[in-house]
Amino acid sequence: MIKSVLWDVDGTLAETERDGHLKAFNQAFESLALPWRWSERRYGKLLLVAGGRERLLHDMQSGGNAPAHSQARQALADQVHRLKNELYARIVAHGNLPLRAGVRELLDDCERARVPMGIVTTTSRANVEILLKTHLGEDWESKFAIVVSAREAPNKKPDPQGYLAALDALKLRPHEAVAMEDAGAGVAAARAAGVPVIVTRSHYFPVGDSQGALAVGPSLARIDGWQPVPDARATRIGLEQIIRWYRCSPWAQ
Ligand code: XBP
Repeated sequence: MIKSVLWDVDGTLAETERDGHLKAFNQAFESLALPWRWSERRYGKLLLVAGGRERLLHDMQSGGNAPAHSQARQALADQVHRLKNELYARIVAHGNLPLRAGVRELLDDCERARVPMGIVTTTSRANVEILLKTHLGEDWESKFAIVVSAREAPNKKPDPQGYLAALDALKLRPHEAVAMEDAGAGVAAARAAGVPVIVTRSHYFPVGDSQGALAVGPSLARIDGWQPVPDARATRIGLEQIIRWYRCSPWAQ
């Protein structure tokens, strides 16, 4: 039986990369009078680097106009990243970043069925907090049995550290949880921890590593486009459907 649902944040709960972090990075560049602007396409490529600060440093190293010395580059990356997060919080708090369709319903399913939920993300605690407080209210944390962010798991996905920390805190064996992920790095992290994964494709990850996933599809609000095909009675991908997939999988044996 599924004893916990572990949620990734960026791309899975909301399209935070395209509509949040990218916009905030570009606003930060502008307000610090830096000559860089990332297009949607360029950011998509940079997303192969996990972590906003790491992503920025990677781009600074490979592009021009960045300080030549590593220490100066790191200091600038810290400054830009801090400002990016402030601007990101503003975008989210203004209600410009909705939860993805079907997410709210699955959160409610889990609550109703008393299936403990967790957050396992590479982003900061502050970024998780603003997103979930905006959508779920001040007591958002009471809905989650565990929140693992970059603070608790500094080794970013695809490293399984975050998933292992969540399993440890919840005292679960890997196959007793299900991970909700969108990107290859997240799928790889869950897989390396032994946790079955449901992949909801996102804007930046319409294809990619989903090897061994419990199910893969475009959105929790749709039943078309999923593999395996959902039950004929399903109207969305809710907890019932996830349990059905799980029961037919090797993890349930
Ligand atoms: C996604 C990430 C993060 C965000 C930006 O994490 O890789 O780095 O892009 O956030 P996940 P920070 O999919 O695990 O939620 O700037 O805080 O790194």
